[in-house]
Amino acid sequence: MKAIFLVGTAGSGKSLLASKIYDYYTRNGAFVGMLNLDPGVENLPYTCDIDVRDYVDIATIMRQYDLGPNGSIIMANDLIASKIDDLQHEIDNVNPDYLIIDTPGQIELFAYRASGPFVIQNLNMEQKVSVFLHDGVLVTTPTNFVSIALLATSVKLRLGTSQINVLTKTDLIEDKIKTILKWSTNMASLEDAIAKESDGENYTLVANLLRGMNLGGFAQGLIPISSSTGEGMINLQSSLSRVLNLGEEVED
Ligand SMILES: Nc1nc2c(ncn2[C@@H]2O[C@H](COP(=O)(O)OP(=O)(O)OP(=O)(O)O)[C@@H](O)[C@H]2O)c(=O)[nH]1
Ligand SMILES: [Mg+2]
Repeated sequence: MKAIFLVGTAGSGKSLLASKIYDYYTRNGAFVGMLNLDPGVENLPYTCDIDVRDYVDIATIMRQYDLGPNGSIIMANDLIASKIDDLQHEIDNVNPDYLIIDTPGQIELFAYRASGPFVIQNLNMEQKVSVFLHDGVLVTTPTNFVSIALLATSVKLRLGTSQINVLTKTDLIEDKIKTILKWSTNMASLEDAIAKESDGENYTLVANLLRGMNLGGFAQGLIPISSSTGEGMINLQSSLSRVLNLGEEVED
């Protein structure tokens, strides 16, 4: 069993992409399981096989511990780790080829508190990969692009998995895609764009950070995708195959 974790900022398109990856693999004959790890979500665009909401309920936590909405969301995220044996048991019962894992919208709670990394590291899987979603509508300015790239790098550090970086919602940013993809592979073009946008102090900071990230291998580009039109799904699938199956494509 191979696990694909979808991570990214709130509203970046994780849940919708989870449903599209499900469709893609299923059409190609693979058996796919869906795990929802977001205790706060109300509606999902797919049917869960395993759902953390069966174990952690935000309304009950609010009542039981007399917490407000933020406190109960933090507590709910923290409690996920304590349910790992139940989750693993259900996952093993379903036993899919691929398990797609939709993570909570509050990425700072999932990635930076103990629970998210614990779950990722302790689920028993043959292979694990995370897909970080760079929200297309957020990364249209150089400064925002760098901010999200730094977040992606920091999340990779926290989660300790291989990471595939995708640019989402390309159907909404058609006139910007070329520029954003250039920033993602050509650090000099990004440095130039930052120089035009920011003051000297910020430029020096960003230029040095970018050089470090470049050395660390960030400049491998983003895979542009749209969950609305299906554009780029083949490229994402190839990239997932390279990481998970050592290059072997899913059988037709
Ligand atoms: N046009 C367009 N809209 C998209 C795309 N992907 C997601 N959306 C929309 O963006 C909104 C957020 O998508 P979700 O899939 O719920 O994002 P999420 O990251 O799961 O959100 P949270 O779990 O709340 O953090 C929804 O209204 C989606 O329909 C896309 O590729 N194109
Ligand atoms: Mg979601």
